Amino acid sequence: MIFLVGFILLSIGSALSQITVSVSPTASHPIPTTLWGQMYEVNAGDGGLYAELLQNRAFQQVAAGTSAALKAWYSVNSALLTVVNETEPVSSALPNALKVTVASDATGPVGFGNTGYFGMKFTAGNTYNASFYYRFPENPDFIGELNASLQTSAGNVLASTSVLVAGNQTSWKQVFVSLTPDITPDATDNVFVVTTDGAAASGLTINFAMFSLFPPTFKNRQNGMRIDIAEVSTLQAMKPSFFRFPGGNNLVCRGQNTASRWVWNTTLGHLVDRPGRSGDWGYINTDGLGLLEYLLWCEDLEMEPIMAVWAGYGLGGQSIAEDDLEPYIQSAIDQALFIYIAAARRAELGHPEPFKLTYVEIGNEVRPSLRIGRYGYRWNLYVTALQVEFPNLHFIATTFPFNPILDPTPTEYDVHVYQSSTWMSENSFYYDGFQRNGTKYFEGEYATTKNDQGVFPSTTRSTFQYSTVEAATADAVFMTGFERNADIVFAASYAPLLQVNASFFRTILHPNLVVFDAGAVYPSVSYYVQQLFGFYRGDEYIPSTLPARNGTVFWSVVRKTSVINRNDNATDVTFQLPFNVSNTATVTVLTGAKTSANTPSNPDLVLPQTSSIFTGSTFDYSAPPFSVNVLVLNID
Ligand SMILES: *C1O[C@H](CO)[C@@H](O)[C@H](O)[C@H]1NC(C)=O
Ligand SMILES: *[C@@H]1O[C@H](CO)[C@@H](O)[C@H](O)[C@H]1NC(C)=O
Ligand SMILES: *[C@@H]1O[C@H](CO)[C@@H](O)[C@H](O)[C@H]1NC(C)=O
Ligand SMILES: *[C@@H]1O[C@H](CO)[C@@H](O)[C@H](O)[C@H]1NC(C)=O
Ligand SMILES: *[C@@H]1O[C@H](CO)[C@@H](O)[C@H](O)[C@H]1NC(C)=O
Ligand SMILES: *[C@@H]1O[C@H](CO)[C@@H](O)[C@H](O)[C@H]1NC(C)=O
Ligand SMILES: *[C@@H]1O[C@H](CO)[C@@H](O)[C@H](O)[C@H]1NC(C)=O
Ligand SMILES: *[C@@H]1O[C@H](CO)[C@@H](O)[C@H](O)[C@H]1NC(C)=O
Ligand SMILES: *[C@@H]1O[C@H](CO)[C@@H](O)[C@H](O)[C@H]1NC(C)=O
Ligand SMILES: *[C@@H]1O[C@H](CO)[C@@H](O)[C@H](O)[C@H]1NC(C)=O
Repeated sequence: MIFLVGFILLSIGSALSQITVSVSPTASHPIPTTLWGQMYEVNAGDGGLYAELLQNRAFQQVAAGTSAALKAWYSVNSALLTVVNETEPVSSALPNALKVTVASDATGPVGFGNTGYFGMKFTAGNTYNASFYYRFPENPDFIGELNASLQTSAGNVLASTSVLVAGNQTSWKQVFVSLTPDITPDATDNVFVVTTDGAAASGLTINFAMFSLFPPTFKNRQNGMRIDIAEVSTLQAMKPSFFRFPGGNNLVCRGQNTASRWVWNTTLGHLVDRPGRSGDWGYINTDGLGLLEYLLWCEDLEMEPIMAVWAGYGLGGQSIAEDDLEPYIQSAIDQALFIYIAAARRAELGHPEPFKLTYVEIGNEVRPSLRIGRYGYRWNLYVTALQVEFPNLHFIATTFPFNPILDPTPTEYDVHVYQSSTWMSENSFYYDGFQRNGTKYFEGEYATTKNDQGVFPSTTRSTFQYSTVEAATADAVFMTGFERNADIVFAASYAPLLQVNASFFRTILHPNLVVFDAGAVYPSVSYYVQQLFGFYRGDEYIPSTLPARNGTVFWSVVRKTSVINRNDNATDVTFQLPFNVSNTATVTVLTGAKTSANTPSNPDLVLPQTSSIFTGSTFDYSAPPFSVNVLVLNID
């Protein structure tokens, strides 16, 4: 069955004269299947989408001997803890280990705990897989137990298990245990603890490396994603069609040296073989969520990867000279080869089949305000070399179109915009004036971030912490422009996608689409706009009376072949349809007070509500102030 979808939006709650929307009998252009997707940013993985519960699990990228190296770890019963540069590291990628010394007069359980990123949620009946490596560097005459447990912050043991260890274990040995709590504590300030009997182990030194603690994951993938962030009610429910990764700011090392860039092949394989890196937003990335995990995530959500490659420049102004780019270009070629050609390496990692790859983005967000060297020669050298190897790939330029002029002429541009609600609603027609000459556009990052006339980059001070109804309706106005121009706009993703609700992570940009903490996720009002557009995505765009460019009511009409429910409501906008429709239709309305936001303390303040309306070839609909309305009409 064919149905029609109209988006109507009142961005200002003022009184309106009657608006008449006449709908064309024929579609003007198909809507690309890639239109609505997701953009991964650097604050989304560790402690977020990536389900690992322990923070600083492998002492990656920390300076041995410092107290900072012990971040998230604490001593239990006076054990002496130090992070050391191991003489026999567990792997070449992980030089550091946790050295634990038990005092000579110790009694009772002695050891250490980890507090997680911002707490840990434990649920009765779930199995938590824990693992770690240990060794006794001094070969003591000892046989005893290591006890691994999940505990509340007050020390109530929720689950525990013990393993027998012998002091002659002088080389690294990995231990796997599973822990299943039988109660769910109310709080999330829980901990993971490892102890040994102090009296038996008095005076001993034990070294530990590469810990891990995983809850059940999305689709039960090992090393996988956090279910409540990934699942039906959040990211999956957006029905995203693409995933842009590995994150804008993972592609522009912030004032750091080139060595700290994201390097695809150091994010593969066993976790002990991943060195991690000092991230661009001021915290350490484990790289546990690496290239393969991104690709599997794409498969799990049926998203197409839009993969970016590092193009030799950083936000701090660092830039690789033209003559020195060759090895980095080779690395980009190898990255693409890995994804769909180098079967042997993929097979080794459990995925012999090639992954889908159509789009490769060269770098990230080249803005004139940033002194990041010349993009022109990078674009030329990267694209020329990649095209030889991969004639079917599309390469996306990240400069503002069309400055500077690039050679070869880009067929795709990634355009970013973080703007005020006024700017967004005035720019619904942004793409209408663009030439139709074969160049396509990817709105790879956009968000309404403030209600005044701000210009990006804006200070975060004046931007919304959580998107409001005003901001979300402005996003929707801008998005109707993508549908109308979907003949040249092939993809769009709100950014950033995820933000932890804790002071742990420095929040560089906000609002974010989904906020989360250790225990829950809080989809923003803007999230529901994305979900509505994603869920009701059309196959074809149907022209209709154009909204006023600086008006307050906007709409977009699309059609697709599918079956869905129906519904009804009343006036202000009169639709004139060139087809007969069934006499009831479904309307889903997202509305609220202009300043309302979904926050951790009031997460469900603004939710889409669905009801029925009576319809016909001509019908009236009254859209509430500040609302996004999806009308679903079945064509007879
Ligand atoms: C539209 O329907 C909603 C839900 O049934 C109702 O609350 C509202 O009053 C209706 N609006 C008008 C203008 O009738
Ligand atoms: C760690 O020790 C090794 C040799 O044992 C040395 O080469 C390396 O520089 C040390 N690393 C640090 C960060 O001190
Ligand atoms: C592990 O230690 C905790 C806390 O001391 C204790 O309650 C528990 O019984 C121990 N578990 C095992 C399996 O030894
Ligand atoms: C280590 O100690 C255990 C327990 O005493 C013993 O069974 C084992 O044979 C020893 N291993 C070696 C290599 O000596
Ligand atoms: C936990 O361990 C079990 C048993 O090895 C395994 O089947 C399961 O996939 C693991 N779960 C995760 C999330 O790694
Ligand atoms: C990654 O690739 C580079 C070549 O681009 C190579 O020198 C390096 O050894 C590789 N690293 C790993 C961990 O495979
Ligand atoms: C398309 O039009 C833009 C803007 O006029 C121009 O810069 C670009 O080079 C054109 N692309 C092609 C492929 O002609
Ligand atoms: C986290 O949520 C609490 C309410 O539960 C709120 O008071 C706090 O401001 C939030 N913090 C951030 C950074 O979002
Ligand atoms: C819309 O904006 C244009 C240019 O800014 C202005 O000339 C026009 O009067 C405005 N129209 C309305 C209805 O406000
Ligand atoms: C609507 O239905 C009527 C009665 O079946 C039919 O005569 C008319 O042609 C239809 N109109 C359209 C636009 O399909």
